Amino acid sequence: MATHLKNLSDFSHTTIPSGKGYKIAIIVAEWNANITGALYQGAFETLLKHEVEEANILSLSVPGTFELTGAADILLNKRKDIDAVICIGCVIQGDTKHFDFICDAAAHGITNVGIKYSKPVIFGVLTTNDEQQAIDRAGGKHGNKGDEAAITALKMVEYSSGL
Ligand code: DLZ
Repeated sequence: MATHLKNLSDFSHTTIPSGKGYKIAIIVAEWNANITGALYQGAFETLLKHEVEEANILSLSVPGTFELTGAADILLNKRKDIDAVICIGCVIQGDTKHFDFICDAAAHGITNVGIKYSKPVIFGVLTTNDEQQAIDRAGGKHGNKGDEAAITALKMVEYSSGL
């Protein structure tokens, strides 16, 4: 039966579903490990806080952000039991065009993997002008975007299972 959203308060950011029974993978890029490690920690702890069992969290690593797409694709192809994948990376602007290529490939790639498997594949990738901007978003003054990626995964699994 169709349900209707009554007003804007229905979109409340405080409603975070329980992750009990959800199986969630976190794939972390090793590049800028001081940042991605903090994002991973935030995502992992947020999943636990919202009742995802530790045994149901699969943690994996890949060399760089560029590899996140392929890794998510391989994982979802082999593991049909995974409900969502959180991709974590950090790309910091340098002197060459590498930044643009990696960010573009990751954004499009991660989107496409989610569509291919009809599963939430979350873009937990920082794309910053410098290291300070990344630090600020990995547990610094702008919070931890790993926490936000985990909450997004929980909301999207609930969205999917509620249809
Ligand atoms: C090569 C490269 C560069 C220059 N910068 C980053 C970065 O800031 N963040 C990141 O996650 N990865 C970087 N990489 C590595 C690429 O993601 C990838 O691992 C290599 O191009 C090999 O495919």
